[in-house]
Amino acid sequence: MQTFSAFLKAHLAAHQLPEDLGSVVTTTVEACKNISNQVRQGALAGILGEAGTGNVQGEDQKKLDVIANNLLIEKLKTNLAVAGIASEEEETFVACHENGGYLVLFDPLDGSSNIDVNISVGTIFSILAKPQGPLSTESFLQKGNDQVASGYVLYGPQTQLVLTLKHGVFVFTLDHYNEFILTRENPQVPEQTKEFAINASNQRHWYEPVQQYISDLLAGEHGTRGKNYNMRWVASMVAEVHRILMRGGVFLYPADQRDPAKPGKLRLMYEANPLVLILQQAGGIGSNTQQNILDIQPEGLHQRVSVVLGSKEEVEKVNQLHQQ
Ligand code: P6P
Repeated sequence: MQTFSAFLKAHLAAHQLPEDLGSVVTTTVEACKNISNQVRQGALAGILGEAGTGNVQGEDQKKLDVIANNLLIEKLKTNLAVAGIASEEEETFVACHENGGYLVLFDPLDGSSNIDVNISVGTIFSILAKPQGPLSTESFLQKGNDQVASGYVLYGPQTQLVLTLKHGVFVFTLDHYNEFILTRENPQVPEQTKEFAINASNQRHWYEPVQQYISDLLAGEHGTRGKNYNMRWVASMVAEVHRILMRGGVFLYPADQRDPAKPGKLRLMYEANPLVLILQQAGGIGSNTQQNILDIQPEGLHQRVSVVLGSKEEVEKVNQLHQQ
């Protein structure tokens, strides 16, 4: 069984990747181990419940949102290769080391509404090369295709790290010695599926193409799709994406009519981009119903995006319905 550090050393060498990139990934992963330790203690450490504060998104923060955010920032600040940080929980970027070559963006604890009821949550991270010149918000506004690495750590029945440096996808499981062990290489997302994930309570707000798409799935074997589908909704995107990576499926959080100015709930820079990069490396795709999510030119750190991702056949079907 190969440890994460042994894997990373070999992977960097095999693909002539910079040591500094490996160092930034390692620091991020070490911070996530600390988050895992906190998440697993829950009530025993008195860290469940509301923090009594709100974030830039206007959302109430859980205590663990704040703890996870601080653990990542403090750890990454110790790495001289980190030039700057952007977080869902921080209104603006955090400047770190002037000569650092990398930017790290993250959702420190995605799905945190699930924490108090012991359902899987996770950390999502994206790594960009720092462009030449002084650090600014614009330094971070790079397309998803320009990420040099991305990953997530899922705090579920197992704590698992899923990572890509754009040369495949690698899955690690945290062992009793607090070591991530390589447990799966290059999972592939099946092109077809019978499982979809959407928050069906929003159905009356969906635009017509999504109404039609979901109606066709619900019609089952006697409908136009000719097969029966199953549904899942965990309300933790990182958990849904992991399920899709492991066995296929399609996940939708589309824009809807409640707020036409808001292109969906999920964030582009530190949720959709890192997760779609992983899925794309595994044969899946991600779209905002008009284009590949990784091709979107970001305009803001916290911009939201309509998301349809997973098994290729289903994402393409949703896209087609939006072209009609
Ligand atoms: P809803 C979690 O808050 C999150 O950002 C994603 O992880 C998840 O897919 C979505 O929101 C759940 O949203 O509206 O179903 O609570």
